[in-house]
Amino acid sequence: MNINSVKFMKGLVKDDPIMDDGIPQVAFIGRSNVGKSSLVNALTKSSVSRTSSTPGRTAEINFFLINQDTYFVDLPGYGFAKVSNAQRDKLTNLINSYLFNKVYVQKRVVLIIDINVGMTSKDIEMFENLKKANKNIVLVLSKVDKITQKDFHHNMKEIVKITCNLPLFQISSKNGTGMEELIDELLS
Ligand SMILES: Nc1nc2c(ncn2[C@@H]2O[C@H](COP(=O)(O)OP(=O)(O)OP(=O)(O)O)[C@@H](O)[C@H]2O)c(=O)[nH]1
Ligand SMILES: [Mg+2]
Repeated sequence: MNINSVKFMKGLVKDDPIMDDGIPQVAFIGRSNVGKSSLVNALTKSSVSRTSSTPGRTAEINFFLINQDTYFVDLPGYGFAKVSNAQRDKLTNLINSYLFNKVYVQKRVVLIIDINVGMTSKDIEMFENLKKANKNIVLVLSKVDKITQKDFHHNMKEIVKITCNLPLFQISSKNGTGMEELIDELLS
């Protein structure tokens, strides 16, 4: 499957109504700095989403229209310690109001884990909450380009213990690893 077009539609902040127009939504969630916005750019071969080496870059829920028939939804990250409590609460509320309000149904929720870090307690909490809410979870391991074989195997073992038999998509937005497989999964 190919992505032929991508268009930024809207950035939602607190209290903005969520886009809910019947077009299927694929949401990207994960720890701050895990590479959500970079993945949206890599999948779409574009630079529509702003990325940064400073965690906490995305502070909105950004909607991108893909191929005129699917939204990619780039969410703010969770778990970043160095923001104020007020800012953290604001982002947490924004994420939760989109992901866990029963009114909104996502076609897929892509939970991104940095393979270099493994699953943090916040990642495990998000994974459990998504399962409880019956979300269609796609697990992605990011930044595979910068891990040693030894750390890779060690971290994989720990992740598999938690995620059991769910498929794991290994990707690098930097060198393009895993993009075709993931596009096929997300757009099918
Ligand atoms: N080596 C490597 N670095 C990556 C990869 N993906 C993202 N990065 C880097 O990780 C940093 C964070 O990337 P973002 O895409 O902004 O992360 P994010 O998850 O959107 O972060 P927030 O919006 O703050 O939640 C940037 O410095 C990226 O260049 C990857 O596949 N490999
Ligand atoms: Mg981002």
